Amino acid sequence: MCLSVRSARVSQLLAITRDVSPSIVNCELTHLSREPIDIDKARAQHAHYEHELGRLGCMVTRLPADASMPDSVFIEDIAIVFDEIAVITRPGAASRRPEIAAVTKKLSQLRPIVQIVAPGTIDGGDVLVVGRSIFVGRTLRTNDAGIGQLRAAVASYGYTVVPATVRGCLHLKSAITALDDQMLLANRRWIDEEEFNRFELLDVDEAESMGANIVRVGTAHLYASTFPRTLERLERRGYAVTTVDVSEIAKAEGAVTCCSLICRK
Ligand code: CIR
Repeated sequence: MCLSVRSARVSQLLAITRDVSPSIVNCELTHLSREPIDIDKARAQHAHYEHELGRLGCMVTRLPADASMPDSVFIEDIAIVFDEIAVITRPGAASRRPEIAAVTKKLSQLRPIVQIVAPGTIDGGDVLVVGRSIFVGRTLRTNDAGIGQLRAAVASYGYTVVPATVRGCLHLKSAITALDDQMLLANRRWIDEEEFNRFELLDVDEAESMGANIVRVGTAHLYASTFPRTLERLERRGYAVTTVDVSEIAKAEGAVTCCSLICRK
């Protein structure tokens, strides 16, 4: 299925999304307890998320998914898309590997493809790209072999790959994401702040530990509406943030960056 949500502006960005699987209730969970998920509500939230990406200037293409891939909506974990190439990951959870084929097929229409292979594992949620620096969380999902393969894939394009410490959460981007090339939104308890000392860190509110995940869409930002105190901090710093309710999707341990692959067309 291809949604063509276009903003009034000329669309420079492509956002690839993926269906909420009918089996999302069987998703992987690491730090959360299983709660019932209302699939219709999750799908409505996802459609609204796509709509807002469209309004912010993305052309949105949604890939189909079925019951064999409970976590399909979290497409970010399956690839890292650069201007030059797309790296297809080998997700750390074996249950997520059936997601690879369709994402590879789509991205091979857009970029040369490099594939992470065994014994390497990477989840895209562990990969934070800021300019030519790529921070990669060492987690249950991402290992040193995967990080080494990513480094080899991008070295000739001038990117530097830096392993990063993550504790207490699933992915690096649960703990820290970029607002722009100078400022990162962070939950310092889940990272080693020294590793990011050339950036300014904007802290999430103490009561909003999951609030460090924000999507950069060109110069705009898309953020979950469940973190009002951190939102206030963002607005005080001059960031114009669009919010979406992804509360149902969050029960599957995902956040806003996880639900799209955003790249230049
Ligand atoms: C998983 O555990 O793989 C999914 N239930 C959640 C993945 C969220 N993805 C992300 O943070 N990039």
